[in-house]
Amino acid sequence: MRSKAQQLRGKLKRGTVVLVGAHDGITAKLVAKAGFDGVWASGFEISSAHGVPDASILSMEESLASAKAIASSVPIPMIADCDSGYGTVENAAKMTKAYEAIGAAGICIEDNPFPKRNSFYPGKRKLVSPEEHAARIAAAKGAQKSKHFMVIARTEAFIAGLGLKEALKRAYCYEEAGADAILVHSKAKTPDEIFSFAKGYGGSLPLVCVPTSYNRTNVKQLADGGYRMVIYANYVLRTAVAAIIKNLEILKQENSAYPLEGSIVPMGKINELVGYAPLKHLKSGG
Ligand code: SPV
Ligand code: MG
Repeated sequence: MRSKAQQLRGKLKRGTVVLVGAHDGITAKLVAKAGFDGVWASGFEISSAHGVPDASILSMEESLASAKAIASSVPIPMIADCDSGYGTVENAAKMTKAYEAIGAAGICIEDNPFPKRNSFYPGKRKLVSPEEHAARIAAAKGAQKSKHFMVIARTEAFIAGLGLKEALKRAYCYEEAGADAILVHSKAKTPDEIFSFAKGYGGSLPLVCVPTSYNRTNVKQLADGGYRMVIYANYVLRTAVAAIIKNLEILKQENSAYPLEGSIVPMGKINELVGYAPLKHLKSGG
C-alpha cells in the first residue's frame, strides 16, 4: 500500500493540492470528509486549542500529541507545521524523526528564530540567517527515514519586510539544502507579493502558499499564479469559535438548550464521525 507521503507526492504531481488546517482528531476527520487533499496540523490552531498563543509556548511533545491525533484519525496525508524547528539543528533532526514516526507525510519549518511568534502577530521581527535555516532543513532531510517524506522550507521574508530579493535568495538556499517544497508566506491583502515570488523563482521546487490575508484569491488563481499547494490554515478553528460564541450566548440568555436544536448536530452525527459502533457482543449491550 502506498504511504501517505507517497499519496501526497502523487497528488502534487497531478496538480495543485489543497490542505486545510485542523487541531484535533475530529476536526481532521471533518477536513477529510469534506474531500480535501490533505490536512495541515496548524501550529496556530493547536496552540489556540490548548488555550495559549502561537508563540512556542507548547513543547514539541505537546504539539506532537495533537499531530498524532490528527494523523491517526484520517486516511489523507497530514503535513505538520513544525514552527521554527524547536531549537537547534539537533532539535530539528529529533523532531523530524518524531513526526515521521507518528505518521506525518511531511513537515514544514519556517525561518523564524526559536521561540517563534505567529506571522500575524504585530511588531518587528528578525529571521535567522538563511544559512542557519538551511542547516535546519538539511538536518531534517538527514533525519527522515522514507525517501517520500516531505520537508517544506518556509520563508517569512515578506512577513519580516525583507522583500522579494531576500525571499528568492532564501528559497534558493533552502532548495540547495535539500527542501522538497518552498512555502512563501505573506500578510499582504493582495496576492501581489506571492505572485511576484512565483514569477521570479527559477528553481524547481513546488511552491506553497497560505491565503489568509489575500482571501479573495481562489485556488484556481493561485494555481495559475504558480502555486502547487494551497493551505487554508486556520478556517476550521475560526468557524468553530464563531459557532460556539453564538450558541453560548443563546444558552446563557435562554437558560435552556432547546433553542440550540436547529444549529447543532445530533449526538449520532458525532458518533458516526468517530466511528462508534455499539459493542453488541457485550451482555450489557456496551
Ligand atoms: C499556522 O497555521 O500555524 C500557520 C499559518 O503557520 S499562519 O498562522 O498564517 O502563520
Ligand atoms: Mg504556524
